[in-house]
Amino acid sequence: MAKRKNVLGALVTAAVFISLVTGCGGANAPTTATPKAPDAPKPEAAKPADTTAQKPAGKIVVGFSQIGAESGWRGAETQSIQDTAKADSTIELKFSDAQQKQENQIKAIRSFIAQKVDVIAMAPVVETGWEAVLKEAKDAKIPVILVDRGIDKKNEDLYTSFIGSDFILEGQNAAKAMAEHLGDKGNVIELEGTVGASAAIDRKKGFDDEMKKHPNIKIVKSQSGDFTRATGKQVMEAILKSPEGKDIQGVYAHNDDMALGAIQAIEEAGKKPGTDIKIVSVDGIKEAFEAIKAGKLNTVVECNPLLGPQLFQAAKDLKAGKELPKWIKSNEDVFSGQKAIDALPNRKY
Ligand code: GZL
Repeated sequence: MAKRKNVLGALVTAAVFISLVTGCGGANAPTTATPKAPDAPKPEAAKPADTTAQKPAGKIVVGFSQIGAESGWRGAETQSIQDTAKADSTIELKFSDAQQKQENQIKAIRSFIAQKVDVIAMAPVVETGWEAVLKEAKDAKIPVILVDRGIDKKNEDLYTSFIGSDFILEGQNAAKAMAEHLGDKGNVIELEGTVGASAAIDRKKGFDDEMKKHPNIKIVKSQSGDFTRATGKQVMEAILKSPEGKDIQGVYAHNDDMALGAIQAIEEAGKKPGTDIKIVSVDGIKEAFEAIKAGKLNTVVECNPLLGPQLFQAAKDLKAGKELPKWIKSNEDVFSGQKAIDALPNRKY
């Protein structure tokens, strides 16, 4: 009888030993429990291995508050951010579309804070009104990256880095192109972007300041078209019917969508855009290049929307404890005539 007990004991010990070594303690829980001698008390529950050192790279969770879908440029930026995140297994993107409303962006940021994301990124629809919510992010020790638009300079301490263009330079380049197209004289209409948006404020500043060097060019009317094609067209239609509309030689639009709307309005008024009235715009969407090829638009100043790769690289650098430059600037070009036509086949947005 005693002999049978010993055999049974040995069999049980062997079974316990085999189960521990083959990790039956849960499919994914790597264990480091070591088998105990047969006469030891019940083996203690398997403790998860200390995997800190070889921890598979955990996902970096980025909350992005997008303005909306007001323009072709905005759509291209959203596509770039979503495609880049989808292609990168170390990134988890939480994406929110604010439909052009600041209060929706503020709500989204508060939600990201509550979810304890690793990084908050946002394209601020306007420059002001962010102090309280960005202070909450700072208190929660969540870094904030601004993408494609900036906020009030007085709140510079509330974000880590701005990834985007030099809008003042874009405005200056637009003015130089306009002066060339007009032979340095004439009356210009300015279609401004969204009121209060840094891209609109600085594209206006760059253009208007540069135009001071061309005293024979007058900006006879400057009005917001809110960065959309529909509003750009409506504003241009109204201006063409106004006294200023009788003698216009140029239109400067803060983005291509408003320029394309203005082109429609000019054609419907029986004039030739690109010939009777020179058109200069900013962004560089494919349709703008096609309009140059068709002779309806004269110069487009590029503004790069493909910011996904830079955004997620910046998030990774932050998580790795690296310093980020306060401004990660986009490099951009100016296109007109044959240069634009040659570039058209390779345009990515
Ligand atoms: C520029 C971006 C602007 C684009 C517009 O960085 O904020 O907003 O120029 C878009 O097309 O609506």
